[in-house]
Amino acid sequence: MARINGQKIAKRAIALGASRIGLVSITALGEAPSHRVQPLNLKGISTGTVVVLALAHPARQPEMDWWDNWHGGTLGNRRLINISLRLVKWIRKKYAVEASEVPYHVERSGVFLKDAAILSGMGVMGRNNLLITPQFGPRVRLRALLLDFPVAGTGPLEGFDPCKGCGAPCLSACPREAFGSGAYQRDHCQLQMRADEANPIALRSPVMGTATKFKVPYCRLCELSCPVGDDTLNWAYPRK
Ligand code: B12
Ligand code: SF4
Ligand code: SF4
Repeated sequence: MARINGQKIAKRAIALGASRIGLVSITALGEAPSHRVQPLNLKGISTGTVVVLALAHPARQPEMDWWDNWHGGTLGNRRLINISLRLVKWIRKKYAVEASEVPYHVERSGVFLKDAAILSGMGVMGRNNLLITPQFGPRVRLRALLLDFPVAGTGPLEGFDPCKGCGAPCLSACPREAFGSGAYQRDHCQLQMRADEANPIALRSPVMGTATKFKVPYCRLCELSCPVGDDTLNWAYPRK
């Protein structure tokens, strides 16, 4: 049986449609800032590797991030789920290594995905409280899978410090002043999320008599205003 390694997993994941991948050991992830506050709970698994998948969510394709009430929540998440299920199947079959999907929600045995991505070398934490990747800035969505097998980690990323010297348009773009105190304030951001839910996009069905579809475009201003990456908006993003 061939031996599994990070390059082989990356090659397959990219072929399946992922934009980036990174690997971090479960032990290292357990020491991440967020998991020090809320300990890792991977249903008894305490050794092995977490594979982090990122899918670019370009500013020119906002519909990838619109939430609906179907499986996965968004078009982008459905693509990520599909990639991760196919990758799990391939790893099990090709390498006879036990692999499984990590649930999205931390309280359902999930992981803090930004911490996992940063420790796997995918990028760094930005002043907007989001993972910033060199290629796509913060405009990625994440998902993880678990290997019950040790594979060498791919991080952290050295020499990438995008916030240094940046005028921080991400902070002033926030309609709720969630960064007013300097650090991200979740309760301010959540007020905006509730306002977005009250103001969904109605997509009229092309077929007469079938139901109108509603999608929620949650705020992304701190993400879309960041100039890092090869998919920035080429126009001034409207403020407030
Ligand atoms: C709950 C949740 C929310 C909540 C609460 C957010 C919060 N941060 O508290 C709400 C609904 C408000 C929200 C809002 C948003 N979210 Co959200 N959210 C999540 C979820 C499910 C869990 C995150 C969480 O609870 N974190 C706990 C809190 C305490 O963490 P924190 O505020 O980030 O602070 C920690 C880190 O900063 C870390 N840290 C700080 N410095 C450093 C340095 C290093 C080296 C490391 C390793 C860690 C680290 O330590 C802090 C303390 O624990 C994740 C998915 C997941 N499973 O991880 C997505 C996730 C974080 N969200 C995401 C996004 C995109 C958004 C929004 C843009 C909305 C949108 N349109 O999707 C906004 C952005 C707000 C912002 N600027 O942070 C993406 C982030 C992608 C990226 N590039 O980073 C994720 C990963 C989901 C995804 N589909 O990929 N979110
Ligand atoms: S806009 Fe500037 S300060 Fe904000 S996250 Fe992006 S690089 Fe960092
Ligand atoms: S998602 Fe919107 S409301 Fe939340 S912190 Fe970012 S800009 Fe502010």
